[in-house]
Amino acid sequence: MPLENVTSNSQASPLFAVPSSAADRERIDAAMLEAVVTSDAYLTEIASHLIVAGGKRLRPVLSTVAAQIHGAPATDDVVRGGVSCELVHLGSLYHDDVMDEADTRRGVETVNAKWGNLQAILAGDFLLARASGIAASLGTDVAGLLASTIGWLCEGQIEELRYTYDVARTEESYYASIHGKTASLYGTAARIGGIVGRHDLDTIESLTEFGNAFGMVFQIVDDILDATSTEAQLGKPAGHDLVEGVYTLPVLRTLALDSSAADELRDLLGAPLDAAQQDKALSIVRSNEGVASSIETANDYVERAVAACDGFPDTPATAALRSAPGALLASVSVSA
Ligand code: GRG
Repeated sequence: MPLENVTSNSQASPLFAVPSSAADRERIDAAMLEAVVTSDAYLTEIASHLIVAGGKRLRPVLSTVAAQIHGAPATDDVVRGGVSCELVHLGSLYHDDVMDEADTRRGVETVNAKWGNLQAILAGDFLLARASGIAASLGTDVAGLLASTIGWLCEGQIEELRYTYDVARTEESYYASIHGKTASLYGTAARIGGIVGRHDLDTIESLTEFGNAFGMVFQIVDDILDATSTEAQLGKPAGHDLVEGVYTLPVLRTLALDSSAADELRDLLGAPLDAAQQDKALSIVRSNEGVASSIETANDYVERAVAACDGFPDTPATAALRSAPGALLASVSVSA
């Protein structure tokens, strides 16, 4: 089914909503700001720049909801555990914006644009240091897990870099990359909620599986929207991945079609695109089956995430976990 219009539905309700969501979000924001305070006011300002600018805080939100599946509130240590994940996410954004030479993020100037690349790299390192300190205060399991996760992010990112502008990039490479760069941090956020929330080992494993599957949905949705939305809908330039030579699932699925559209796309890709070539490439991706087939794959991960919740007790937190992956995928609204 060719899709004429696949866009982001910005009206979607917040993900992982539980009765304590507003209060938990305040606790998360306060702990984030506290985590980056240092005796050097200049470094504190740079390190808190994107925290003040906003962001969804999905990773610590997931940790707090994962900890609450038996009905008990999330402790301050659970909040801090989630914050350690968000600081890793933030540090990776600082570094990513340097690599991409990005100018804006969360509606404000990036750290590299405002202060320079050297400051952005050092402040990103500082965020990782603060994340590691918090994780260490929560025990060796959490510290080791966070260290491994930082490594997985780097592995995922280098896998992506290795295949830029490569039209022969495999789906295996795509899955390995998005698992490392995005899904693993969601898996870790959910796992930390389980560990610090003192759940049993089976529950901790299921929460990890949930987080990993949710993270795969998250990145596939992000990649679909990058290919199908307009700049106005995204609030940032559309088609960024194609411009950077990052061939994501909708593009790989279009290239795999046995059709003249696939051949036409292959002829265009493989090198940086001018504006007309970019429009043409995006229009081929948008008008063929690659997008619908990527949505089907995202739906497989939605089902995996929901199935991971099978043994959880019937509480508002479990209901929030079960509904979030589908709600996220539904934010890609399709009109033929
Ligand atoms: C320094 C830890 C570290 C890693 C180095 C740069 C890098 C390797 C990894 C970057 C990986 C990356 C940018 C993944 C994309 C993740 C993603 C989809 C970010 C958007 O997340 P949202 O939507 O953003 O949660 P907000 O602004 O809401 O937090």
